[in-house]
Amino acid sequence: MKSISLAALAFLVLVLATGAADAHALLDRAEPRVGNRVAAPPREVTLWFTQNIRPVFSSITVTNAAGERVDTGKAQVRGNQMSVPLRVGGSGTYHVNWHVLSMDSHTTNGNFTFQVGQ
Ligand SMILES: [Cu+2]
Repeated sequence: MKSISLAALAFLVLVLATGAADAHALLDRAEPRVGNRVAAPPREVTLWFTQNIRPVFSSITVTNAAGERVDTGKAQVRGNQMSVPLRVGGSGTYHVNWHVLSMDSHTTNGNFTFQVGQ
């Protein structure tokens, strides 16, 4: 009996863990695209997530090749989409860091880069 209940418990834990992982807001795509090169400095960065996110605790920071913040700090959230306007920041590698709070109250974060210029 004990081994059966342990197996049932293990199965339940697996199901719960898998369900929770599915429910997190993960980065679906971005513009400029992750790892991509664009000719001119973009005027904004937009991220799309795998579920809707909450505006209050969600943010994006963007730094240019010199490590300077080029985002305005005023991210806009609509549904599963978050975007932030950028100041012109020259060419080179840009770093994007994002933090979001999804509707299921889980926080996730991540980062990626894109290239500007030749
Ligand atoms: Cu979640």
